[in-house]
Amino acid sequence: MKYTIPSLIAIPVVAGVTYFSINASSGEESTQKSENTKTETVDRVPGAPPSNKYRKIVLNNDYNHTKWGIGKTDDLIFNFAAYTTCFDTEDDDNGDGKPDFLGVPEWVAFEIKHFEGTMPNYKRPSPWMTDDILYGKKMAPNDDTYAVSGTSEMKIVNSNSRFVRGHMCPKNAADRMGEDAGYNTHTVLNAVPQLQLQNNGIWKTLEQNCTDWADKYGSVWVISGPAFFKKNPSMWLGQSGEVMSAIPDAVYKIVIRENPNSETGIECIAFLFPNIIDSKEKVVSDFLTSVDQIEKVTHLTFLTKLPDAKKALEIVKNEGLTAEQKKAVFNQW
Ligand SMILES: [Ca+2]
Ligand SMILES: [Ca+2]
Ligand SMILES: [Ca+2]
Repeated sequence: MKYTIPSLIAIPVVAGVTYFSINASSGEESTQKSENTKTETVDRVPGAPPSNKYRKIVLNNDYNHTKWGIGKTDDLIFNFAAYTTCFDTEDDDNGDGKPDFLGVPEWVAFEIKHFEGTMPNYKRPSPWMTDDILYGKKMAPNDDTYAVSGTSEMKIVNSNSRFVRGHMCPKNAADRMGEDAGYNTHTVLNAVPQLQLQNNGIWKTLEQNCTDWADKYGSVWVISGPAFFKKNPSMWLGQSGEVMSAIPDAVYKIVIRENPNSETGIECIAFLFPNIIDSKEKVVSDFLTSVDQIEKVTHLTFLTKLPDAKKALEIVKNEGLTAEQKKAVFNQW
């Protein structure tokens, strides 16, 4: 592993994935702009980001966010109560022999469980948090990068077409684990630049579908992240002097549930939304695809904990369907 951070201790856990244990520090609170932002010193857990702005991270062993496996990565894993995120590092993603930083997570994985009762309306923290060490190394943005919400060329875009912080693990799913778990979704470690019309449109609809499916089936596992169709990102978010975030060409979600009656023991449904779709696009099932297609555009591998034969069967499901067939698959969930 070529990547080292002072004050972090690398602990290999599984092949290809490195977890970081962070030395606990109890620094003074920084001055906050917003009264909504409550800061407190947190006890660090392995893989937690260094910043005293996060609420306390308490991992719950009843959740296994990466249960179905995600393939080898050289990027950085961070564990939060409600999700696990894998943030891009200096690994050479475009293959030019030089380190590159995308400023976004490669994937975010989270289990959502059934929830009974009425969800309290927890406040949304502002500004969003970052990882202070990665930010200092210009590897992760902070909230400033997203503040203007235009690209470096477009500067300010005040319409629905602006790019915003797109939650990969949504706050409303994390809120099911408590206020602190939801609070801690507001970090750039859990965000990619996403068009506002999509973030507040079809993406939000799918997020709601996911919590509904968790209620229906007891648990669902979701993997969400950016896809880049070319070796180098087409556009970047951020202004001069800021750490840039690559604007994905598309964002994906893979949803998995257990099904003892299925040949593979699970059911998967996968979606890929181009990051340019029009606000009139409202039918989530139109963007249904296969896990295999998402593997091809992300260069990641999923369902790695399944035996090879079952994985092979599962990832090609739902390929080449018509819009009507996609709708039928979606409606079966
Ligand atoms: Ca990477
Ligand atoms: Ca990289
Ligand atoms: Ca490179």
